Amino acid sequence: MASTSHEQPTLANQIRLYELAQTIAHVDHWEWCDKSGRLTLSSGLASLMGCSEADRLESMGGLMRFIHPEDRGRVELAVEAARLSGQPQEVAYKLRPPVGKGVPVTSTILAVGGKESGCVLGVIKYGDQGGSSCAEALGQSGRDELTGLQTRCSFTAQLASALEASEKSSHFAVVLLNVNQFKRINAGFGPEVGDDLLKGIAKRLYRLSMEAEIPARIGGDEFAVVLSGVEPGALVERVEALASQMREPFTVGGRTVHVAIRVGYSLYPTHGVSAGDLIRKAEISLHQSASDGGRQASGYKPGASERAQEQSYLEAGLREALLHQEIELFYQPQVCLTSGRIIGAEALMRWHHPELGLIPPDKFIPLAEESGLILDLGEWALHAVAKQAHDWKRLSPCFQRVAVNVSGIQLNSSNLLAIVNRVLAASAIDPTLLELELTESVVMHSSGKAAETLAQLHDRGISIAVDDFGTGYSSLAYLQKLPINKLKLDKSFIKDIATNPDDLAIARAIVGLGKSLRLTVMAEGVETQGQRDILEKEGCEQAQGYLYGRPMPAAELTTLLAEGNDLQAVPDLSHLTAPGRAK
Ligand code: G
Ligand code: G
Ligand code: MN
Repeated sequence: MASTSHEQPTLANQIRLYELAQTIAHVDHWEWCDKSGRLTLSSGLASLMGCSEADRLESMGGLMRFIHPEDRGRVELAVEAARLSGQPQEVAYKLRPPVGKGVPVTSTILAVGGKESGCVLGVIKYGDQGGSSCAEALGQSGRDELTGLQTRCSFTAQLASALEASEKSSHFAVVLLNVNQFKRINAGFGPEVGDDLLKGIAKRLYRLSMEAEIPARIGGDEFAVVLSGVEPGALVERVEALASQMREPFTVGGRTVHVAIRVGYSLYPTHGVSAGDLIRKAEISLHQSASDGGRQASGYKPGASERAQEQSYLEAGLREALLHQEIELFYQPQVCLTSGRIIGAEALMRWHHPELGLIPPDKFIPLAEESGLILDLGEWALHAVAKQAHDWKRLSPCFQRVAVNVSGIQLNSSNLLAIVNRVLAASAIDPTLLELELTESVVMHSSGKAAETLAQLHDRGISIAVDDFGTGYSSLAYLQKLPINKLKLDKSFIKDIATNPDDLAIARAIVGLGKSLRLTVMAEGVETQGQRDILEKEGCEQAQGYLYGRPMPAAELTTLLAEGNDLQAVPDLSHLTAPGRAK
């Protein structure tokens, strides 16, 4: 590491360490649930402790195994206090990894999921008082498991040391590489192919650089390397050369694949002098290169596009959002078209951003997909939805299920089935109360393995709905073979159904298709009584849309269900009844 712990901290040194810590922003967590007897560790913490991410343990004592004996009493007290008061508790203690010395951490402990759940979350920050870096805390190697390259934190730390040790006249380029549309590759071909591609990229990057250039994998599909030189012009040429070599096709699973790799970079000392600043600026230039079509390596441009900055800002916040309970599920009622009864609800995420207010999912779900955070968000949503479904079923017997949107990344993540099983076990609900919505394109492009996962979920009794149906290109032969229960007719066909004969024809065809394949058809985006009447005439069974209710907080839907669950009378009686609660 750059400085020894005996050194007197100078202001410059402290600022540098502070920046380093911020860049690394390394936060881990554990979660303990009394009810399920399950201890979950974040992946970083699990690797530090040398155990799997989800260890099943009999008692709270299991958690204590990871904590230094001297500190156990204090942690136990903090857990109790968090539960009783509902207030987050700060506590400093030492983790006890199986090898090496204790790792000092400070931790915020909070009770989550209400009193009954008995769940507590410990958010961990490393080395606040000891000054150990995350690389040290995470083990000696600082190597990424999949590729053998340096990890993000060891990259940051080594870059900082390199800058500190460098001559006044040196120039460096911090180069970041990102696989365009990696999530599509992962979703389309499965995670094994994705992994192979990442390994191929790592190998090439390693071959093209020297160890001192710190080739690293700093994110799911993001790589970094530091080039050095004596003259900025020559350095930029080296970046260009590296970029063009990285864009040569790869061989993955015996096939030749062309992958678009975006390249962004920042220059030392032109764009910044600290590791954190240089990485951040290279990151911004990477986002800029995406909007240029990614054909050229792009250097950091001062006054970077607002959008790119906003995206990085949002993405950083999203990591914390779940821990700070900023994500909420809204629920939109779904009704039986003829009776107007609420028979279900679709869960839709909202993010209460501490500074920006309410952020809709189309702004943050794509970011969550790119960063892989969708897996955590998705799992959390499944747990919340299961609990909600249980409560609403008890409240209203004709209530059938709660639907939750599932991203292609989740479907292809190889553990969706395990997660759903865990959710079912923890909530003890009837699996038929749960519906998973996948968009048409995800379902149609699913790999054999993903289709198998769907079949297993379906066999468990979970309902599978195809979202935005009609917007993709479904193979009918394939559709017939898939384990699905429902087609959700996309709202684009409903909007002008009364005036556009093409839209009506498509709606009619899809309702017919549903009948012959014995699938329920639900119309989305129903806003007017006119649209509703046409859909009923066409034989569409179910509907969702502003006519019946906007996405609303769970408590509001609970009130609707408790009030008698009848959103709308049959059409020819509607003028006789008081205006519905439809809005
Ligand atoms: O609620 P509405 O505006 O804004 O939703 C926008 C999009 O975000 C929809 O396409 C919906 O499928 C998606 N979305 C909302 N909540 C979730 C969620 O929990 N998981 C996933 N994967 N997508 C969601
Ligand atoms: O893509 P998905 O079907 O998961 O997302 C549903 C989206 O449709 C959400 O953004 C939700 O807010 C929106 N939505 C729901 N009902 C209506 C409606 O009646 N009209 C319009 N325009 N949008 C709707
Ligand atoms: Mn949906």
